[in-house]
Amino acid sequence: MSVHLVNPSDNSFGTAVITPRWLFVLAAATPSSAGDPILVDESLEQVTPESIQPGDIVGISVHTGNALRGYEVGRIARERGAWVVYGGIHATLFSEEAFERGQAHAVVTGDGDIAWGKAVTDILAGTPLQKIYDGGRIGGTEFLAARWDLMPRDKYMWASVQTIRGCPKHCSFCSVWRTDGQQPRQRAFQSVIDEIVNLRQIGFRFIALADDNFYPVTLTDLRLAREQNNLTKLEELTAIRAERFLLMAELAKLPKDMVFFTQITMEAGEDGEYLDAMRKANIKGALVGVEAVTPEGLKAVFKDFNYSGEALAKQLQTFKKHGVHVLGSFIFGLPTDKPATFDATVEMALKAGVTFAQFVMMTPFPGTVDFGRWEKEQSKAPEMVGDIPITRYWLIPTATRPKMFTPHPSMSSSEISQRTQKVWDRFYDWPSIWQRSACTPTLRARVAFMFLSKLYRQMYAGTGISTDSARRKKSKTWARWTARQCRKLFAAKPMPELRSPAWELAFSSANLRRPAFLGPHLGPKETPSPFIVIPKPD
Ligand code: B12
Ligand code: SF4
Repeated sequence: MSVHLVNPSDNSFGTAVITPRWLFVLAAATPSSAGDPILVDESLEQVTPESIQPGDIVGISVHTGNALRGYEVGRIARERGAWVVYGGIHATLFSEEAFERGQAHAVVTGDGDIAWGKAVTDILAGTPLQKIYDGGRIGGTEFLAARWDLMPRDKYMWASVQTIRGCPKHCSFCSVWRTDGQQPRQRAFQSVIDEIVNLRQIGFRFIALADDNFYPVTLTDLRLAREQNNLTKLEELTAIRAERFLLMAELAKLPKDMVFFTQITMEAGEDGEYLDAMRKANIKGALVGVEAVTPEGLKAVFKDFNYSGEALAKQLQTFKKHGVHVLGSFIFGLPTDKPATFDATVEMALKAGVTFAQFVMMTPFPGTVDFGRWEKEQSKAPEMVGDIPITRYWLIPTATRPKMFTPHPSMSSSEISQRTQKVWDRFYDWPSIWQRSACTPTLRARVAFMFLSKLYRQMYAGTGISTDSARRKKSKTWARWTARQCRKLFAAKPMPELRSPAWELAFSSANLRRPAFLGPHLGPKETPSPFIVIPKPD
């Protein structure tokens, strides 16, 4: 009997940019009695049905974008006599669908760190005892470290490590605050550092901090709690903020060649101390949800805490001044958008000096306020594509799936799509990339930057927003080749000698779940400085 974990994808590039973290976390959550799981990331290569045997357990993760392929994998596995278990954000929101469309035996909702182990144990004993294993929202100290020892090392450019889950904001297009909650759940910084040390040992120096919002407590939050004399709140917020600084202080002690990237709200631009700590921690870049460049646009997405106009450009430039590069994320297709919005947005992105940018089409993701509103609206006169209501768009085969779902008051979806495409082309034309690449320290880094910029643009063109299949095919071939070249640029020499600091006893307690494969901590005698590198005898 084997356990398989499958990350479904319709697009396989042979190389991927960022590791799908859930795969390696669930590997750690797999009971040892089941042996090491077989990990299949279909963004590299598709699953081989013959590898699945009767009685095997197949765990499949689905988010909305890959649900259709995920259900196909489930049906293949069930046909081959395997036990099929789904999890992930989409299975959490639409667990019934996994049974109806994906032939599930069971679904794990919420966090899988503990619940997956229960499901596997039950199946090993004969059969799943529950249809739904509700993993809920576990505490930060329960988050498992990933099994990086099971990762194919030559396939990914960046590894991903999560330091916090949940976000206190409530943007209308985002499901995170609803599924992961508005209460930030921080992982113990020691556990994060241990995992990063392990990754650097095996040759990863680029790491995405797969967090929803790396800046969970703003200066405004602290000021308000103080003004309201809410001491309990103030204490709680201060503790969260202090832990962030502790994490960054430890990250700063790691080898200097490490590069981190995270996701953060624009509010961090108000907090020079925080941005400086990020720079010192080698957090060289952050995805910032700019979304819209006008006040009306921001209001439409419940993101009034963002800036617009000149103040927006200034706020984003502040990040750069403090040494943190910005990947600006912009949404097109908001009801407030006009034809002029597209040019205004790309001009703003160029003016604000963002190092990378992504321009995504408005998509009502399940679990969001926008989705709820749209579903209610649609219930009056349901629109169908074939026999599928448009509000279940992820079930529509890719070839016939509309590019946009919510009608825009003044522009057609193809107009929005074409204008968006032009914005991508303008932001990622060679002269603009060349200009932006001046931020890199060496020629090698400059080359890497240029390749990565083009790759980023091509991967998007090949999957999400491109309009014709010829362009998609060409784009995929190009992306496959470029991805291989890029990976080499990101690879680092392994540092097997690197060690974590000797943490205090409290951290060594079982509930912090230091995984066995990381090996024991070195005692204080063996680690006179936080990070020692024992030179290898030649
Ligand atoms: C980091 C991240 C990214 C990164 C890295 C992606 C990658 N390769 O992993 C980048 C920036 C590339 C990215 C891109 C996108 N992302 Co993203 N991303 C995230 C983020 C912030 C964290 C994901 C993560 O690694 N978490 C850590 C792991 C350990 O947690 P987890 O995945 O939730 O898994 C746990 C449980 O869900 C469960 N579980 C998961 N799978 C399974 C499977 C089984 C069998 C079981 C039992 C349990 C289980 O157990 C795990 C451990 O507790 C999430 C937000 C979030 N909080 O989930 C958004 C999120 C997943 N992304 C989202 C979106 C929309 C996207 C994009 C479509 C954005 C865009 N417009 O382009 C793209 C799509 C990329 C793609 N093709 O997959 C949405 C998905 C919404 C939805 N309903 O599907 C989320 C939820 C954010 C949001 N704003 O709502 N993303
Ligand atoms: S978009 Fe970002 S800031 Fe808004 S709720 Fe989601 S994670 Fe939080």
